[in-house]
Amino acid sequence: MIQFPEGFVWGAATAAYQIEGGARDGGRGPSIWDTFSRTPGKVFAGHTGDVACDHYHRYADDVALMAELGLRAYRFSVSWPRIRPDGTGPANPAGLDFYDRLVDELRGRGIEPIVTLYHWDLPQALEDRGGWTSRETAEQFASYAGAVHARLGDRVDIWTTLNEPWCAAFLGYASGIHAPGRQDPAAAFAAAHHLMLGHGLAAQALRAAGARTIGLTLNPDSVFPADPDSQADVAAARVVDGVKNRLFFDPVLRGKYPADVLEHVSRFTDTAFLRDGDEQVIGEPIDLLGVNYYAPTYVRAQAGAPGDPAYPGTEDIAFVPPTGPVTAMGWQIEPAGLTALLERIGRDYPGVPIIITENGAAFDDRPAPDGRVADPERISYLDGHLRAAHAAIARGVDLRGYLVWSFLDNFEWAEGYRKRFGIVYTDYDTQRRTIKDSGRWFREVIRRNGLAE
Ligand code: IFM
Repeated sequence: MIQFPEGFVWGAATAAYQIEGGARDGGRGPSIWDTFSRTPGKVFAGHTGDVACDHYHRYADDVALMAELGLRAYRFSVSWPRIRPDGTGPANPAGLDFYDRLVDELRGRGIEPIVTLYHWDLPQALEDRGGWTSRETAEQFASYAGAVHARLGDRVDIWTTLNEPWCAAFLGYASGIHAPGRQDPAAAFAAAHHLMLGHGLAAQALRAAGARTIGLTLNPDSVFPADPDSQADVAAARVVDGVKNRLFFDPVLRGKYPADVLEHVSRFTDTAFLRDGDEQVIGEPIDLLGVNYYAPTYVRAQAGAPGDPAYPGTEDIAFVPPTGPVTAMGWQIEPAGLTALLERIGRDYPGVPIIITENGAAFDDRPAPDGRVADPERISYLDGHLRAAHAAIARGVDLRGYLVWSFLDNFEWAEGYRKRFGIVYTDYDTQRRTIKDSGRWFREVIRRNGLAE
């Protein structure tokens, strides 16, 4: 047996806009994803999160399904526009009521709720005032965090402020493939800073209110030079590592932006958004670091390469296309990248326990005529990554848990519903759920707290 430590947290994750639906129920206001998904050409086939998995109405059955899967923890996000339909002002009681019921249902089934406060669904009203490029959004985020904690804090112990701020900043404001769809590198760097400031201010507010475990979820890249013996490739990897990883890790876990990254940022903006004392706020100690990992990144120095607009300043760097097996997203399957990433975090940013808040894979699942959903590729992906996580633990990394992405198939952002990540299959016509083979396999992993050798 490959045995995980006692008390290892096993669970699954989702996010509000991706599963809830009920877009106009309970006084919910519009978010940037409502606007973006209605903008022609932005989301596959014009899909929106209006109905999604209808979890807003089916949450009790969904929690029963989680219990059937043996999940010990469930990570979900709170929809800011449900709580504050206009982004600011008094909390909307009906919005809080929904999460109140959800948390009670989870607790009633012995499932630990892990709350994420921001998983990309910014109230549209705040975007209209500048969104994350504006300092006000960071301040409003902390205030909203306090309102959610005031209602759920007596039953929720684990709080994560943001999910993947890199995506919110750089896919949202630089490449524009996510909401709000802006394409302005200077705006993206301002957004990244205000997201991190929002994290720090929210962490302070949660701490002051008595929250027990406060964390942040990042999606760092395991960045490798295509040729480790090439100085130029190593330098290219360092640039990408700066924008994707150190821009976030360093202020949170070392209390300071790295000098080389600030210099890189200054190619695009005068960084007037960075004020005295901000780094101290962002560096507010956290209790848990959430890591989302899917695939490694390989880069090579290449004169004339256009770079990737989601990583501003990567001209003359080529992002090497995947080699070997890929998922339905076209993402390279390389579990060793997870071990390397976890070891790197443990080495460069010691002292903070880590939880894998997302790991999983999309495949083109189809139910057989008897209704069974066989997904051997997903089982193999999860098995490989769990072994990789275990290898990191064996090498001394303080890894406390693993949450699969995702509990059920859902709205995969710009890809709409065509990419399926769930260990539970969603039939979007009937809203019927079917546990996939991977779900049954995962239940066994949880039961044994490990994998067969
Ligand atoms: O679906 C997303 C999730 O919202 C954030 N992390 C990556 C997942 C797969 O793309």
